[in-house]
Amino acid sequence: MKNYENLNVSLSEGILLIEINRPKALNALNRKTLEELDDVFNFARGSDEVMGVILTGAGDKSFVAGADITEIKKLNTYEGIEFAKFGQGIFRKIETLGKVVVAAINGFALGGGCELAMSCSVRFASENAKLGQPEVKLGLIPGYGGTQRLVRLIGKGRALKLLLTGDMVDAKEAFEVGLVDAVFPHENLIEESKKFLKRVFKNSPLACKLVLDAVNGGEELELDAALQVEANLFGISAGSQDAKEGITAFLEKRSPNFSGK
Ligand code: CO8
Repeated sequence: MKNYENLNVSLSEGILLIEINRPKALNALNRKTLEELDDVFNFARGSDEVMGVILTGAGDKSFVAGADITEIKKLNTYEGIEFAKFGQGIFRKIETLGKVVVAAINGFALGGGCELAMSCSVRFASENAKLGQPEVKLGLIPGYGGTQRLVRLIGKGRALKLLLTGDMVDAKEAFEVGLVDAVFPHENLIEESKKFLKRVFKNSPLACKLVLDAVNGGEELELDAALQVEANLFGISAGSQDAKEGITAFLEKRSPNFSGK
């Protein structure tokens, strides 16, 4: 596995564990860290050994405390647009990886950190997690998709409440509004994330990829077009070796042995 300056990365049992590690800035995303995330997610996409990803923050206090404020301070208008698009491109790659990405939110997920978590397939939080979009307190607005994904995830009114106040919510409240999908004791967060992925891995890898493609590909379309996307992807699943195996195994009352084809 490659060595990174601001990421700890390990691969075991098909799970790529990525820890963002910039303790002096509560794991805030500077350009270097974003470049490294881009690189490691390119690896995750291309590697057959990687079946799923857990993205978390190093240490006990922070997932990611935002984009690096010291770098934002130096941006002019055009650089701001470029830097926002740069991060948005990487986050979109994470969202459309075609493999399940769990955001294991182990502390602060603020600004760009909350936006990063929202780009993942699911969000699991530890009891000490705090999430929010505090950009307005800095005279900024979110630039890595926060004004768009938060609305889609929790609805316009609740999103605007968070975006306009800059308030943080704790794990319980984040769960209640649908910003996180489960809450675990801090010490169990990574284990529970692994357990979830292992449950996913028991299913057909092809079918799971097609579910991700159908959800991500259909989300922004009007219903008839989205249903056509689903029908096409259903057809691919129906014609697959995994479907033949899964259905045969069901009828023979045995466990399936999926090949991912
Ligand atoms: N960037 C850079 N450094 C940071 C950041 C950050 N986002 N967050 C914390 N740090 C640094 C602090 O400056 C401090 O450094 P030092 O020890 O050198 O003073 C160190 O981390 C520890 O932080 P604190 O002492 O503040 O720790 P506390 O426990 O007292 O507070 C908080 C923790 C509440 C998380 C607090 O640090 C905080 O409010 N941080 C800022 C959170 C924030 O506003 N995030 C949003 C940033 S803007 C953004 O993400 C926009 C995204 C889109 C950008 C698009 C284009 C660029």
